[in-house]
Amino acid sequence: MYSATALLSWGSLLGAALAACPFADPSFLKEKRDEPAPAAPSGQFLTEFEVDDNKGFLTSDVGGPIEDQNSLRAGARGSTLLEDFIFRQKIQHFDHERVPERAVHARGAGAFGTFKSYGDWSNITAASFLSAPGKETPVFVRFSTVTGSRGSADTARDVHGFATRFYTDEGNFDIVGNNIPVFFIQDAIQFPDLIHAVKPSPDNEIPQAATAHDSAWDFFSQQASTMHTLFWAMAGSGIPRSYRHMDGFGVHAFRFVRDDGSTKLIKWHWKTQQGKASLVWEEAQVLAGKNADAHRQDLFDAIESGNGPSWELAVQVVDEDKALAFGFDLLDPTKLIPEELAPLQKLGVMTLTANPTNYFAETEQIMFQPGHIVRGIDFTEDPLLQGRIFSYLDTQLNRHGGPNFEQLPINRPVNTPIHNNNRDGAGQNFIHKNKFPYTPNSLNNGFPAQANQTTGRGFFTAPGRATTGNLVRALSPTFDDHWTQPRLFYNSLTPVEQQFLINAMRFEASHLTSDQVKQKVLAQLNRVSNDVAKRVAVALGLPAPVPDPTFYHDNVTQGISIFNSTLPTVATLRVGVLASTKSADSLQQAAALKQRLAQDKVVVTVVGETIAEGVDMTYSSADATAFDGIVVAAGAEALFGAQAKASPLFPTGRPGQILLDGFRWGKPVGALGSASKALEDVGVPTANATGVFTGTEVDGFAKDLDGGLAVFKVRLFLSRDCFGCFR
Ligand code: HDE
Repeated sequence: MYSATALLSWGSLLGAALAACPFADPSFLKEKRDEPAPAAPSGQFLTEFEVDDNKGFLTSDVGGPIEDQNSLRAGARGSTLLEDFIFRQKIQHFDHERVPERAVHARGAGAFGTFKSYGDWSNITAASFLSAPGKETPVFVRFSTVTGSRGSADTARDVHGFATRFYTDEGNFDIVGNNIPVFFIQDAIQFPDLIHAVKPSPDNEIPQAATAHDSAWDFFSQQASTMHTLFWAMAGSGIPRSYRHMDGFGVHAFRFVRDDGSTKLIKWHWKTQQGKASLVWEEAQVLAGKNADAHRQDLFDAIESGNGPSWELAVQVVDEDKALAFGFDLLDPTKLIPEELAPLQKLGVMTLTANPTNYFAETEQIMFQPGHIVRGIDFTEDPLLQGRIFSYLDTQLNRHGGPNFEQLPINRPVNTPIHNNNRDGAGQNFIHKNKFPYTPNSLNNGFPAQANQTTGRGFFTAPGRATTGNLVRALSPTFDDHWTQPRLFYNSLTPVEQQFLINAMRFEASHLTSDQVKQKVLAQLNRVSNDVAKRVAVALGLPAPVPDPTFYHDNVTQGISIFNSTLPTVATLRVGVLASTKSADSLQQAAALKQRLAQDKVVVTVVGETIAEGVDMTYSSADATAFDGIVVAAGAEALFGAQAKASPLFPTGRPGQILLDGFRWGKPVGALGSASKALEDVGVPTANATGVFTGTEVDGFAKDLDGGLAVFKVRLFLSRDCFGCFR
C-alpha cells in the first residue's frame, strides 16, 4: 500500500541507506507512504523527482564515485577491457536512450499549468475538479502535429494535437483532443489505413510530414468521411500562427454524469484567449526551413517571459434524447454541433505557467489516454472513441516496454494514493507490502476495499447507459452524410480564407501523379462545392466538373472563421525593427520604439548589419518569418532598393527581402520618417494601403502598428497583392 508519491530521489534514498545499514533496518524504504504531497504551484509537484547536479562527484548508476573520461585499457596503447563496468554502463545506457516515438503525434511540445473552475458544476457533472468556484487543478498540456516524425518541422500543414492532463484530486483525467473539432474517419478500425496513407511512402520515406502525395489523397478521395476534417486542415487550422493561437476540441461526444447518475451528452472545447491566428502557407513553408522549432520556441518563450497562454474550457451540453435531433448523429466524430444549436457553456480557465524541466522525462514520457477519465465523466458509443480507449494503452505498453509507465513522475496522479492488486513488471517502482494481492481477500482485511458510487466516491459508469442490438459489422446509416458539414465550413469562411483553402487544395492536388486519384478528388470536392472543384480543376488543367448538387446549401455557422475577428491581445507578438549600425539615428529610434512597444508586451528585435550596442540580430540571420510585423527605422533606408550596396555581412538584398516578404505574407509593415523611401524602393505601396504604416513620431506610430498587429496578417490581404490573384 504505497502512495503515488512513494519515491524519494534515488540520491537521498541511497544516502540514507548507506548511513543506516539497510540490511539491518530497511526503514529508508518506508518513507512517504500515503502522505498526500503538499499543494504546489504548477509543475512543482514533480520537484521531489528532480536531480540537481550542481554539487557532488560523478557517480555510477549505483552510487560509487567514478571518473568516466577514459576507458580502462591494457596499457596506454592496449585494448579496452571487458572488465570496464564504467565504460559499459555509460555506453549501454546511451545505447538505450531512445524509446519508440509516438506512432502519430510524434512531434510536440508541452507545458505545465493550472486549471481554475469558474463554478460549482455539480448540476451537470460530479467531476471533482469542476465542483467549486476557484478550485484549482494542476495540468500538463502537450501540443503536436500528427503526421511528422519527432524531428519534423513544427509548421508542416497538419491537424494539431491538443492533449490536456488534469491531475485531479480524484485521479488523472485527460482530454486527448485536437485543434480541429472533427476527425477523418468514423470507425477506429480504419485508423491504421488513414495513417499508412498519410505517412511517407514505404519505399523511400518521402515526403516527411506532408499529405501532398498520391496515397494520402487516394485514401481521402475514396473515404468521403475525411472531407470535413480535410477542409479544416486546408484552411487556417492546418497552419496556426502558434500553439497559443489555436482552439482545442475533444472531438467526440462524451457524457457528463451527475451524482444521481443522470447524464447529458457533451462536447469539449478549449477557446484560446490569445485569439485565433494562422500563418500563410508560403511563410509556413519557409519557416519550416528557417526555424523547424518555431511553435516549440514560441510556447517556451511566452511562458519564460511570464506571458503563459490561457484557454477557457467550455462544453456544449445536449440532452440524451437529442442525439439525433440536429440532422446528424452526435456519435459521429466527423460532425460538429453548430454553436447556434448548442451554445458553449464556459466552465473554467487554464493557464500555462511553467516549462518542463526535462523534455524527455516529462513531454516525451507523458502518456495521455482517452481512457483516463474520472468520476462524473463517461464515454459514449462513438465507434472512433471506443477504439481509442484500447489503442492508447496498447501503444504505450509498446513505447515503455512494460506496464509500469503510469508510475513515472509525469504520469502519477498528484495527491491521490494508488492501491490495487496490479503487481510486478519491468521497472516496478513501488514496494508492495500486502502479501494478499487479490480480491476478495480476508487475510488483508479485505483491503484495498472496493469503492463504488455510494462508498468511497468510486468511479462509475453511468448507471443508465444501455446498449442492445444485433451484432453488425457496419456503421449506422445516421453516419452517411459526409458533405453537408464541409460545405457549412466552407460557407462560413471569409473570401480570403476560402482563397487560401483553394490555394492549399491546389498545392496538394498538383503534387498528385495519378490521374485517377485527381479525378476522384475532384468528384469528392464537387459533392461539397462546385466552386471548390472548379477552382482546383483549373489548376490541374482539367475540365470544370458539372455541379453535383445533392448536398449543396447556403447555411453558415459561427466559430469557424479565423480571420473575421481581431486578436484580443498583441502581447508577445514580435516586431522586427530594421536598423543600420551605420546610422546612430536609426538605432536610437529603434530603441525608442522597442521601449514604447514593450508597454504593450510586444517583443521587438532590432536588426543590424552586425551585433552591436542596441542590435539584437544580424541581417545574415533575420528574415520575415521571425516577425509578426516589420518596421524600418529612419536612417536605415540606404540598405534598401537599387541603391543598396552589396555587403559581405549578409546575402545581397536581405533587408529588402525581409520587408517585402513581410508585406506579401500580410504582416503589418511600416517605416519611420525618411525610411518610408525604403517602402517605395522595394515596391510596398504607401498610399491608402491597409496595414502599411508611416509616421515620424514613435508614440502615434506604435499605436497604429499595434492596431495592425491585432488585425493580424490575413485580413490585410484584402487590400494587398494577393487580392488580385483571387480565384
Ligand atoms: Fe490519437 N493516437 N488516435 N487521436 N492522438 C495517439 O497514442 C488513435 C484521434 C491524439 O500528446 C497515439 O500515446 C486511434 C482523435 C493526440 O501524447 C495512438 C485513433 C484525436 C495524441 C493514437 C485516433 C486524437 C494522439 C500515439 C482513431 C482527437 C497525442 C501515441 C480511433 C480527438 C497525445 C499515443 C500526446 C496519440 C491512436 C484518433 C488525438 C497510436 C487508434 C480522433 C492529441 O495510440
